[in-house]
Amino acid sequence: DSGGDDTGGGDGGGDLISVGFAQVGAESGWRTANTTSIKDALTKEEGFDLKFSDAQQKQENQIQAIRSYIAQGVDYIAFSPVVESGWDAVLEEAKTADIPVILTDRAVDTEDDSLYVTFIGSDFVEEGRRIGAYVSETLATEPIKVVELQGTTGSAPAIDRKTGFEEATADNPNVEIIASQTGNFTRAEGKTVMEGFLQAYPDIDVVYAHNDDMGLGAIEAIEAAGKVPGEDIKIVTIDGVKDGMQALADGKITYIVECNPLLGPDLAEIIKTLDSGGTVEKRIVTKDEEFDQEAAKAALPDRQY
Ligand code: GYE
Repeated sequence: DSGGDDTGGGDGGGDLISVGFAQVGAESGWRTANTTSIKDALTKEEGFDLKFSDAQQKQENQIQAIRSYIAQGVDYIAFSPVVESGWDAVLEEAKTADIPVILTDRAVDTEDDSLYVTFIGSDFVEEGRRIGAYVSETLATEPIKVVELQGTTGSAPAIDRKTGFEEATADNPNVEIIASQTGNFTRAEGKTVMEGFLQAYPDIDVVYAHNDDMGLGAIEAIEAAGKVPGEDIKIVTIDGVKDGMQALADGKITYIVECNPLLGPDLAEIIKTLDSGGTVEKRIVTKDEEFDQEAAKAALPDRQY
């Protein structure tokens, strides 16, 4: 059911697997890389008819997109839920329509795990723990004041990265989190929130940003305030997109825990497995690395995103 413009594959449009993908938005470099990875993997040549929507970080838009995929009778629905809660009703509708749902990147909070087939993505609590461990062991040999730029309120990565960081720093009395506010995973809001922090707290030592983009926004705010990022105030982030890795190589960011956005090939494989009657694990955790300045310099030339 691919419509009239089937140009590739030689299989004939009727054999394509139709997939509705409801993306969060285009809030960050991570998200852009994730979207590209999905579009590059779920091509006609590979046997897919991909319908893609961008929810502009609004849950109601995502629900609407999923409902329209159900109405179109797609073969599979995949989505990255903007927030964790509030999905049961629409996922019930997909289940009633016999359309398997695959969660990519972010989790939903539901009692009923029969509402999705599998969840593929990083372990965000672990990412927060790894950043927390670095801060605790390397930056907090003396008392430090930390401000936290949180991701989108209610989203799995914001909740989990906060939890993991707090867990890993809990037993070090030198680590004091003095303020924590959402910057919605964007550079612009990261900058604005950091401007407020700088005005309210003259003695910030470390910024923990839940993603690179907010950390990059914080760099702008810190520089505008006449301070030197990486020296006066250290910044640690999660993601490892090119701009973040460049700032790390330049010494403006101090440490990055990676979150791999290249989920497209795995998603394609999962769908093909399911489509040929196979089964997949309920939870597929992707691997993440971590980088200091030297590691970032070494990795940058071959970085794909
Ligand atoms: O870290 C952030 C993006 O859900 C893991 O969303 C993803 C996060 C990523 O906006 O940059």
